[in-house]
Amino acid sequence: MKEKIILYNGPSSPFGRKTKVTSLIQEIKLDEKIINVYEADFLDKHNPIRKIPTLVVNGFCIIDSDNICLYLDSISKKNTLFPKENYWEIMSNTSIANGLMESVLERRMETIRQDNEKSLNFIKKQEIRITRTIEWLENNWINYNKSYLTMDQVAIACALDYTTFRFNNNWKKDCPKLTSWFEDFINNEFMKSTSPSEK
Ligand SMILES: N[C@@H](CCC(=O)N[C@@H](CS)C(=O)NCC(=O)O)C(=O)O
Repeated sequence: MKEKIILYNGPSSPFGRKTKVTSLIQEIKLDEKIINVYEADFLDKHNPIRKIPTLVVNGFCIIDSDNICLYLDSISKKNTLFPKENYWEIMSNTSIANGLMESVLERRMETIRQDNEKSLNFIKKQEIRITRTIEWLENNWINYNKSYLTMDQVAIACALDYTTFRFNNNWKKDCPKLTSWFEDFINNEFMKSTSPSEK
């Protein structure tokens, strides 16, 4: 049976971008619906956590960006983004990128709260984690094989671009290896066509 795949996504979600980029690299056709997750009551029947990305395949729901990427990869005929030889390294680096996305997102959500609800300590904690994570990536940089794409590269690029989008790009001046790799990677069509936007 031909799968009918719907990707519920947002205009700027770095987790959603990972899944969209995976579908482009793996040449999986899907129907992407950009929604406002904060008003998406209809999503609850698929995903009670009400988060994007959420993937619906012939009515069956796949939740969490990593599961969605693994699923899209599993139905593709292209080279896997999760090669067995370095599977755990790829998964751990992807989790580090996810953690970076989460901190940038949490920081952003806190900064737009009303002054009487905002915690400056919380914002500071996220900023320290953001800086520490990017420094770690620089210090533990893997010389990726340019001709073989893996999931962690996609996740790291989405996380760094989201850091620039929602926080700042100060990381570039302190991280020459990361910056040089990123400036090259971001030129891929699958990255250019999925840049985050406000709406
Ligand atoms: N672990 C989840 C995180 C997804 C996530 O945090 N999505 C955010 C948007 S970037 C969201 O839907 N937030 C809605 C909310 O918190 O109410 C994943 O990897 O898919």
